[in-house]
Amino acid sequence: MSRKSKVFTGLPEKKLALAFILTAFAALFLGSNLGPFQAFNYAGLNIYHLKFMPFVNSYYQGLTLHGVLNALVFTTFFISGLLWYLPAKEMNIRPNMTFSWISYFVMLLGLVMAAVAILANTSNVMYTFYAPLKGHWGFYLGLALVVVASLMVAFEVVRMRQVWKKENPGKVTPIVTFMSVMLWLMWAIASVGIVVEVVVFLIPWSFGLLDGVDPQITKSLFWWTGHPIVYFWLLPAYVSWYGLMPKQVKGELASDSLTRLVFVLFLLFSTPVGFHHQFTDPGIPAGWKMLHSMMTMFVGVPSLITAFTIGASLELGGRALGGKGVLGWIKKLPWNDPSVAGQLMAMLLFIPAGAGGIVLGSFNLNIMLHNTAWIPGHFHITVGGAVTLTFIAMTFWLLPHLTNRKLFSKRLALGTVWSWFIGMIFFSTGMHWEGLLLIPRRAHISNMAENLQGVYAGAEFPMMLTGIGGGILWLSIALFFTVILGTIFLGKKDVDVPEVPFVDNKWASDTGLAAAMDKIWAWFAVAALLVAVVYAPTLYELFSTYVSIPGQTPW
Ligand code: HAS
Ligand code: CU1
Repeated sequence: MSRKSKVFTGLPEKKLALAFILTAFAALFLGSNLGPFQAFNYAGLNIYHLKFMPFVNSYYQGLTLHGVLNALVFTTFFISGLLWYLPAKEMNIRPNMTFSWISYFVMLLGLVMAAVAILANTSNVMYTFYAPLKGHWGFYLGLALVVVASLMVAFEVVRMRQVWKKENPGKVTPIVTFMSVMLWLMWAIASVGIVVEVVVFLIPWSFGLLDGVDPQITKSLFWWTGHPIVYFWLLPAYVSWYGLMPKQVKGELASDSLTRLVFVLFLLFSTPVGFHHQFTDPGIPAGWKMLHSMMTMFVGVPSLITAFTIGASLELGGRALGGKGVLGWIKKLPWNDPSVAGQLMAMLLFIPAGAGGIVLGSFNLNIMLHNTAWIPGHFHITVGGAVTLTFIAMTFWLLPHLTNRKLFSKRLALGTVWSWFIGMIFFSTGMHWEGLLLIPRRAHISNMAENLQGVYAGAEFPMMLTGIGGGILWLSIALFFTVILGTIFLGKKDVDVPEVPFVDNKWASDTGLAAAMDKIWAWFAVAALLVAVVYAPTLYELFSTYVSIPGQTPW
């Protein structure tokens, strides 16, 4: 093999990955401390007027900050750091550091702009920011910059893979890099919707260049991105479950080709399903909604495959560690390792989480649950549970790896993952249940006449679960940040520094299915075509009946 590209050096790459990840945690810190306020609201306790956070003026400002910082900013920074660092390290290629640092600073600028706009009480438009609610241009431009920066990271990872392919003719992309590249290509297709929404409509509108915009068009473009963004969050967790976890539990990857197939399926099916967020909307023909409902069931398939393949990988590990019997291997898994325990619990959370998603994707059942508390119940065990708990758990090896410092306290780390797990179970059971009782989402219910007059009578028990969950999660966040700060400031230097636990992929092959799936541009083209087919007719229809509506700023 002739090597022309510069090789991965270590320290400079670690520094940038750390910058992305620590910025992610800063956003998470502020965002998650606002969470219990939402939970207590759904427990019927109105504590907003107590002004715990002087910069939060209203329920909706708190909710927007919470959603934007946790769901959009924390995830994007963490994923950009992680899925830039891992492929570079796996391929042993030096990223273009100047370009990569620029992408970090563009993302940071975007974060600051959006955060200032929300903190200044100008943009309480929720993390699902479509018209007619109208925010400040700084909010939209800021989030646009975050997306642009993430696409710069995508570009760099794909570029590194091209370099690797040139230097390794006839070889198939290494597994962790393959998964990462598929995620970035999926994100490139997925982000088109939000880019058009923000650049063509929301920014000119908020600058005053347009008098109004069509809410249904901005909403449809938002959900073009808004659904696949959930796989943009989920797939990095899958990268860890497939590509790193097996090594951590002394197991092995159960199947190379199924792993690749899962990521190809996500590239194909993540995006053409957005109307399942709009089943109750006018202006979208029922036939197209039905098609998106069917496609939603397709996009459940790679996760069902994942449950099987990851289960098998873990079982191989548990048996290698001496586990016997049908379930005895589960006990033998290294539950005392906080990084492993947290990810196992994340997987357990994802089982009911996924089932709740399938319910929502069903055309007829959705009508009952849309816009109820079920929805935040669902997305807290998916992105807040499965994904965030995986990221938290990974941090327990990743942070020592990047800082060359020993993890501050294994006990507190274990306490973090258990309390997150238990808190999420309480919280989302309560919220799903409240949803079944038709309590609306995104409502300051603790301050509403219904609550005060006892119309939510009968909902006391789920409301109590929600409140207890919020309290436990608050404790968990405190533990987590104690571990992070303890590691950074007090962790012993240069002892027991973990390496990246890349899986031994003994089924790797350079021919057959693996080679077919490595033709990434062909899959990319099919995915783009699929999105065009399921979106073009409806968007054409909506554009040809364009209705311009002025913005609303009801705060
Ligand atoms: Fe969802 C709404 C449908 C997955 C996030 N979703 C949302 C919203 C968010 C969100 C944020 O069709 C709200 C947006 C808003 O504010 O309005 N969702 C689905 C479906 C799936 C799904 C079908 N969602 C996710 C994931 C998310 C996420 C993942 C974040 C990361 N969702 C919907 C629909 C709506 C929706 C409708 C709109 C509702 C409305 O009306 O507004 C599927 O992808 C789920 C498939 C998952 C599975 C589970 C597989 C299980 C695995 C674990 C294996 C465990 C093992 C255990 C092996 C089939 C892989 C081993 C452990 C041991 C200890 C041994
Ligand atoms: Cu969705």
